[in-house]
Amino acid sequence: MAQLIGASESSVKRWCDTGRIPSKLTPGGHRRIEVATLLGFVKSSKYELHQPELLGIKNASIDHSDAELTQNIIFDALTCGNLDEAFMHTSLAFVGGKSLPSLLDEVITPVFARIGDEWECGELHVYQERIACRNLSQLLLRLRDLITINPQGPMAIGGALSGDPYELPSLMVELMLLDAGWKANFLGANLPVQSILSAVDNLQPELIWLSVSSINDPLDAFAANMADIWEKAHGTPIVVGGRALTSELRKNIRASIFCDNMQQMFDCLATLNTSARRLMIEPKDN
Ligand code: B12
Repeated sequence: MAQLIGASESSVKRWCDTGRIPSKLTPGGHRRIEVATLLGFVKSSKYELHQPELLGIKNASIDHSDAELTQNIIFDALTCGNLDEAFMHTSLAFVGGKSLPSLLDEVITPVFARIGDEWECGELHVYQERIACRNLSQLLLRLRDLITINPQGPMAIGGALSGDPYELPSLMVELMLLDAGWKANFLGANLPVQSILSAVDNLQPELIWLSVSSINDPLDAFAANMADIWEKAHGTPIVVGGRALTSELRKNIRASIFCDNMQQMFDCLATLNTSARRLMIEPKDN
């Protein structure tokens, strides 16, 4: 770690011993630091990764601000089932300064658009798409180790309605909200509307999101479900996004905000009149 970030070995040992860097002592008495812990430390400190090649992954030194190059590497890693490599490159882009919304919208989402296109043309097997999806879910969970979670944050809940099996967009929303200080809870995809209504009653969220990637019901039935959620929310903001949200549908459903991507939702968060908004505008040390 000392070589990676250009600090002295004694400083790294001291940070371990004082708990600034979580570590475990091995039976041989060495301090063991998880890679995600190391990357999280770099993200939240003034340190930079000086020798990323020491992380032991292929192409560690590429320019991660180059979205296309990073996409190609993550595409190969995800479709081959190489979760560690996909995680490292995503983390290097994040630690290197890419914001989470832009990482999700401009790097990860285009990787999945390419997976869909190559599947459609028969260039990619269905099993490769399945492996990539499973690995991305795990990767998004692992990225939580790089962000600071606020256990007191205001509650946000969300998911996708019955007939919509798409989980990845909501996993992204959940991660982005956690990073923005919310206690976000992805309830699941394919959720009966009744279940969402119960979650609103039980969890009393300050924000609700719905991802709409696929609609099985007739549009008026879908709109009726959305109206039920709107009524139950009783003024709690509802953010809706997703590929199935045509302009025609937007005219017919009730929601507070429609978003096309993670960046738009992130930008909206600051305008919400909730305790999270106060969190975002108050100085950090208050
Ligand atoms: C993975 C995948 C699946 C998986 C999903 C697994 C899972 N656990 O999530 C499964 C296997 C279920 C699946 C099934 C099918 N799929 Co599919 N699938 C995909 C794929 C490759 C990726 C989807 C994805 O998650 N992308 C990542 C997300 C994050 O990207 P996104 O949806 O664009 O989301 C962005 C925005 O829309 C927005 N957003 C989305 N939701 C929300 C919510 C909020 C609140 C906000 C703020 C923003 C937001 O932000 C995101 C980031 O910018 C796409 C290809 C593609 N272009 O994406 C095909 C794709 C969508 N599938 C397709 C097809 C054809 C199917 C099937 C019909 C295949 C079949 N014959 O069975 C079924 C239909 C299932 C159904 N009931 O609808 C086609 C759709 C074609 C069309 N014109 O409708 C696509 C485009 C592939 C292709 N090129 O042909 N699929």
